[in-house]
Amino acid sequence: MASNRTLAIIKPDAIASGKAGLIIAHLQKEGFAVRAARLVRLSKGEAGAFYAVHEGRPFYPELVTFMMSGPCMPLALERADAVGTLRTVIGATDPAEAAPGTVRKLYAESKGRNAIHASDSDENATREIGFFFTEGELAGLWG
Ligand code: IDP
Ligand code: MG
Repeated sequence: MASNRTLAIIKPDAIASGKAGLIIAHLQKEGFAVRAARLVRLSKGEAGAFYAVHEGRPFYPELVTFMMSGPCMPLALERADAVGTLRTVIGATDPAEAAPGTVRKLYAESKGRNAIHASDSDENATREIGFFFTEGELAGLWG
């Protein structure tokens, strides 16, 4: 059965342009509950480690520099089929190719500065939620 949790990050471009509130409202309208949230400024080491799976790709240095360029907002989200649903709701990586009404079509600037991250598997959702939030925090906030 698909897990009910995933991680989103509202990326520095969308925080800087004041879109965080609109994006959170969009996610809530799609049935996601925000279980934990934080405003963070990633170090180079943290941004590099979070995206380690992309190390060696041509866009990796630009991605790390962008993700540490300003505050971003990780969100631990919950709903049925969380990972698959969130990928659909955010749209394609490049906003030019994203479906109408998706977060990236509405709010992203470019393929690199694309407003939001979403986990791509249940396994990565667990790892990525754990990157920002402890299980104790997640439980304690709602317990
Ligand atoms: P995803 O965020 O849709 O899962 P990935 O392929 O996992 O896309 O890439 C991670 C992030 O790296 C993207 O969201 C985007 O910010 C950046 N990125 C990916 N491909 C490119 C590219 O070709 N040019 C610039 N940035 C890219
Ligand atoms: Mg990805």
